[in-house]
Parts: sequence; C-alpha cells; structure tokens
Amino acid sequence: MSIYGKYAAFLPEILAELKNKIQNFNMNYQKQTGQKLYEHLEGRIKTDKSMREKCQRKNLPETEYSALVENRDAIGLRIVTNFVDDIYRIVDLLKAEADLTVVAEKDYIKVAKPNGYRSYHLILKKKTDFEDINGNRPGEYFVEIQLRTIAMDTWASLEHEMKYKHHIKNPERISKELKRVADELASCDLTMQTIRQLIKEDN
Ligand code: 0O2
Repeated sequence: MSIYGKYAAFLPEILAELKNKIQNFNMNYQKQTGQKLYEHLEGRIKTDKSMREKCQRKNLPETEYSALVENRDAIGLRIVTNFVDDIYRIVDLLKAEADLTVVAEKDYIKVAKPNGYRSYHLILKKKTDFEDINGNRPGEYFVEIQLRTIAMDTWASLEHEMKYKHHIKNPERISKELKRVADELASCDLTMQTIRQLIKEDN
C-alpha cells in the first residue's frame, strides 16, 4: 500500500496541472518578449520509498498525514532558468495565481546556505478539484517549487551526488572547493545578468 493511500492517484494529476500552468507562463512570456522565461521544468512525485525514508529521518509515523501534510514535498517541481531575474519574475507570476497560496518561502539566493547552496524555495498550497486529506473537496495539496539558474542547478546536482559517496578521502577539502565554486558560479550569474541588461539597453 502506498504511503499516500487513496490520494496517490491524485498527485500526478495535480503535478500535471501545475506544470501546464507554468508552461503557459512561458508561452505568454515568449509571445511578449521573444525570450524564454526558463530553460527547463522538471516535476516529480516523491517515490513511496523516498517519502518513507524521509518520515523515518524525521521520526514521523509512515502515514498519509505525514506524507501529505507534515512533509510538504510529495509534489515537487524544479524550474531552471538562464538568468537570476527570471526566478523572481516566475515567483511573482506564481503568487498572482488564484489557486495558489504561498505558505513558506526561502530565498537561498539572497542568503546562500553555508555550504554554498543557492536556490529559491516555495511551499505552496494548490486548490484542486480532488478531495484532500481533511475531507475537503475542492481540496488543497502542498507543493514544493525550487527555482534556480543552470549554474546553481549544476552545482546542486554535483553536491547532492557527493553526499551519497561515503568513501571520500578528504571531505573538508571537497566541501571547501565546492563552496568556492558555488561563489564563483554566483559571480558568473551576476555577470550574465549584467550582460543581458546591456544587450537590452542597446536595442
Ligand atoms: P530530496 O531528496 O532532494 O527531496 P524539508 O527537509 O523539506 O522538510 P527543509 O530542510 O527546511 O525541510 O527544506 P529546504 O531547506 O527548503 O530544502 C528542501 C530541499 O532542497 C531538499 O530536499 C533538497 O532537494 C534541496 N536542498 C536543500 N539544501 C540543499 C543542499 O545543501 N544541497 C543540495 N544539493 N540540495 C539541497 P530533501 O527532501 O532534503 O531531499
């Protein structure tokens, strides 16, 4: 039995609805400006195994309530952009949607994590036609959206991979190098943004 119980069937539908909404943002933006709003969009439902492991890590019982309410990333989306300002543009578009409510927001771009991790995290509640765990219909489901540039995404993938390699000889050195490269990439993102602005002003 899935940890999500009878709600398991709704989760991919809610993810698809949200993906569709964000793809529409991109289409409208492209029509208006001729530019892409983001580079790519990924979505996933946290697997049963991964959600159970997360519950164990947090000392939560492996119940539907833990999976859908205590943890708020059963439905997850990642939006990867070319430029930093596109992240804030997308956040504003999401906040303007009537079926979405922001319940938590973390700007790890303005204030990076000590290890160098940069990303913008939103926890949203999405109104849906499906019944939710509180018996409401239309119901509300939590969604986590991570927004980051290509540079931040490349770094996060590498850092994530390193976490699962347990036989690293010199972890302090690796962490220091990763932090250094994160700061260098952030500086490149800033320069790319400036170049984009200069090109815009020239036209
Ligand atoms: P996974 O396997 O990627 O889903 P939460 O743990 O979600 O209850 P927390 O820790 O306050 O609450 O959330 P935060 O800081 O918003 O981080 C949530 C997710 O962001 C993580 O999910 C990671 O995907 C990503 N993340 C956060 N910090 C880092 C980091 O330092 N490096 C990398 N590579 N990713 C990070 P999960 O569930 O931990 O993991």
